Amino acid sequence: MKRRDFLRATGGSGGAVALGSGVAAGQEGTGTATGTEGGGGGGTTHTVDMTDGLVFDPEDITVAVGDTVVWENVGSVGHSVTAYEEDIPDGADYWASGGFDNEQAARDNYPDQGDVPGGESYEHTFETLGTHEYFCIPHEGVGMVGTVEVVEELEQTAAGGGERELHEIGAPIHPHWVGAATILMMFVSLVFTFYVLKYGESPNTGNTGGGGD
Ligand SMILES: [Cu+2]
Repeated sequence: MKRRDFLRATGGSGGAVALGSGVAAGQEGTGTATGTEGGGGGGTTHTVDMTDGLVFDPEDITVAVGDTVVWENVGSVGHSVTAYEEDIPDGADYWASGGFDNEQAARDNYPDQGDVPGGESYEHTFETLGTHEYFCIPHEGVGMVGTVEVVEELEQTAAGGGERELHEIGAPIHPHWVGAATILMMFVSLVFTFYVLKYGESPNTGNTGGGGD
């Protein structure tokens, strides 16, 4: 509610477009929608679904430092969210559903510990820059793996030009162009109005007055 009011107050069409893209992105995944407005301050929450199709959706997600990812089991089959110990950035704390501090312990204790049944979720807040690779213990063999890429700021990544990031942040780029076009149109209108007011009242000037020489 407050956010919409703010957008409306911020300015006519630009605000409306930003709101529209937020809604559209929200259908694909919380990550993109929140990334649009969240800025680089961290603390944003992103959602990854775990489905009965035995996938993480989205499989790859980019977040800012300090952001939280929530894995929601939206199906009925149990999954785990288990980091590859060798494939997380140096200095990052090991993370896995069940709270294990190493990958082997997570594997050894599943499913007694670390299982995320249907309707439940696991979340982790990412404080270390870099790519974190993870998997689901029972479905690793059928390719249920994913990555969380932690960057300093989501918008910097878009400008930096990684192909994957450009796809993910495709929607927020649009409002920039729409905003630029809006400003250009306003400027053109002002110039047009200026000329109409200044020269429009004396038709002789435009039609015959200039033909002197
Ligand atoms: Cu699974």
